[in-house]
Amino acid sequence: MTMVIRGVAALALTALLSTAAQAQTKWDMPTPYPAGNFHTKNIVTFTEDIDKATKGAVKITVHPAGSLIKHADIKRSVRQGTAPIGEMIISLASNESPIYGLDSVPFLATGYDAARKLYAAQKPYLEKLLDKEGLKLLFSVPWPPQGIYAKRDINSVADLKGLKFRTYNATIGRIAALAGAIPTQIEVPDLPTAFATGRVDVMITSASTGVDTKAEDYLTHYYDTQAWLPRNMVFVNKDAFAKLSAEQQKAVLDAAKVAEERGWKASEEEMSIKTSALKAAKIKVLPPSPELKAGLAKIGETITTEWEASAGADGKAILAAFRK
Ligand code: PCA
Repeated sequence: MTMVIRGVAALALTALLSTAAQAQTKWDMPTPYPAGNFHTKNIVTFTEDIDKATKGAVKITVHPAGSLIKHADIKRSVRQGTAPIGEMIISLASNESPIYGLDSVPFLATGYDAARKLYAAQKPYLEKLLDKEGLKLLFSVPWPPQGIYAKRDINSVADLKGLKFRTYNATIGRIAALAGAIPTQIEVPDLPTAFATGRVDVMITSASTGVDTKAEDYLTHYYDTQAWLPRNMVFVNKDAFAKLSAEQQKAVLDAAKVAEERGWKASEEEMSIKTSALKAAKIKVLPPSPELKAGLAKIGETITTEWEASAGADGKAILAAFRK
């Protein structure tokens, strides 16, 4: 009798375990940028890779352009588990910790090699910070370098004075303030309306976002200042991740590693493709004048000093590792 009961119990357990193994995990993934943007496309490929590697057991649905959750709420939602996984631009959280703002310090790292080095120096601190929030970093990819869009000549920082300056993080707010401009935080999906209705006059962003938002409809000049390469990150709720089987976790991490490499490569290609696209759309693509360059460099120095002061010992260690 005992043998029979044991046998039945064992069978029931086996059935239960195999159901658990076959159970499908379905994740909704909020992202802030348009479906056609290279970051979003890279993320969609990342989810397809996971789907394949887990034989359909982990399905992630990407909801681009802030359609499921607005950019400003994505981190909180993933922390709370409302969404298990998400994407954001890291520097959107720079008001929470200077570590989140490092890649948007102007003129600290202006090319892809320097940006890679900066990421390597920042990564352990970024991971630690996210871990404290119950989050796990999966991968991080830069935008192409940031340049200034305007509807008239901007030959010096003084020419920015009094203009309504679109920002996407607190550091750009600081740049605007130092230039005597008026900062206004606006997300990419809202940019065309903001320009059309005169809420903003100028912005600093990539060639990529200029093309995505049809900058030619309301702007005429692009100054290729190569001021910094802000990075997005894809991150997951640690509890949600822990619920995956060991093989599924490995599939996610492997796909993340591949996505990071693919994304960095795509970003670099994007820089030249989209700069050409701006020219084709009749935007004047110009190098910054020496005066504008010098003025922006000075703002960059001020912000670097302020960043160092606010980031304390960790900040010093990161910058030392970066400058080594
Ligand atoms: N595009 C995004 C972030 C940086 C970029 O190049 C934006 O303008 O908000």
